[in-house]
Amino acid sequence: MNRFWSILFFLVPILGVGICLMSAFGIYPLEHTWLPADISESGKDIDFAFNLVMWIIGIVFVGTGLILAMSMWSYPFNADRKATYSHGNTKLEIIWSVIPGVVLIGIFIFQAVYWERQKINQPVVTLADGTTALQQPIVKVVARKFGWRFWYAGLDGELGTSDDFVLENELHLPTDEPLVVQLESEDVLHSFFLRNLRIKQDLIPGKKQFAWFTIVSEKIEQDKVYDILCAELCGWGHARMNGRLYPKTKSDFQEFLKLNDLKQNGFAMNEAEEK
Ligand SMILES: [Cu+2]
Repeated sequence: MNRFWSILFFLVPILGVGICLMSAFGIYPLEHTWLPADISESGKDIDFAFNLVMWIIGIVFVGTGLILAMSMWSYPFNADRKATYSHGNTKLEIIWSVIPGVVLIGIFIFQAVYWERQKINQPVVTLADGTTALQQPIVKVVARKFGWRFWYAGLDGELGTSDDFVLENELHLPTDEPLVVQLESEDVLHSFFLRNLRIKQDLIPGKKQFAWFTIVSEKIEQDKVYDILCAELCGWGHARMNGRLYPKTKSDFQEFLKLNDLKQNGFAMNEAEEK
């Protein structure tokens, strides 16, 4: 009975690691609990950084669990033994501060290039006169309690013009080209979460923000619709904030734009022409 607690405590890292491995390697019943399918160009870098951090944490988790269990195993309750109190060990404290510090700085340096690509370097386009400019957003995403409103730039590719159109909770985007989306919130904090594109961006009311990514056609399943979620608890209907992402080939996307252009501006004109 004396050593019962050491065994119980050691079960924690064993179970934790076991569950993680079952999930990562897709073992029943945890086969769909690891990262969702990656359909973006930069997804593999983000997943690599994620896995690297998981490994570091996993090793520390198992290590500390082992030390705890071994200490409990080696020193079970003994009524004749008196506890000793330690008032710190400077050398030890320096060691366990410096090692995590070095690891953290290492992770920071390692991922800085991904962060820069994902959050700082918005894609640029070369203009006719040879100068470059920030790529304009293809869609404006407006979050509100409780849904997503997508404003499409339309055929002219420019937001805020008369051919813009709006769809509720439906985001259609072309694949294999860099895309920029503009993000806004109408009311409270929301978070635009495209799991499959490894995009998560908080939306702050009153602030205009941007996210960019490339959907890789080779990575998507045909006719598959992907989830758009809100990752910020924003009120009672938060769980209902589900949008749908429809990746499309370039030509299908053009068709989609034309169809919506017709719906909005064209039918009246066409009817007039036919008469
Ligand atoms: Cu929300």
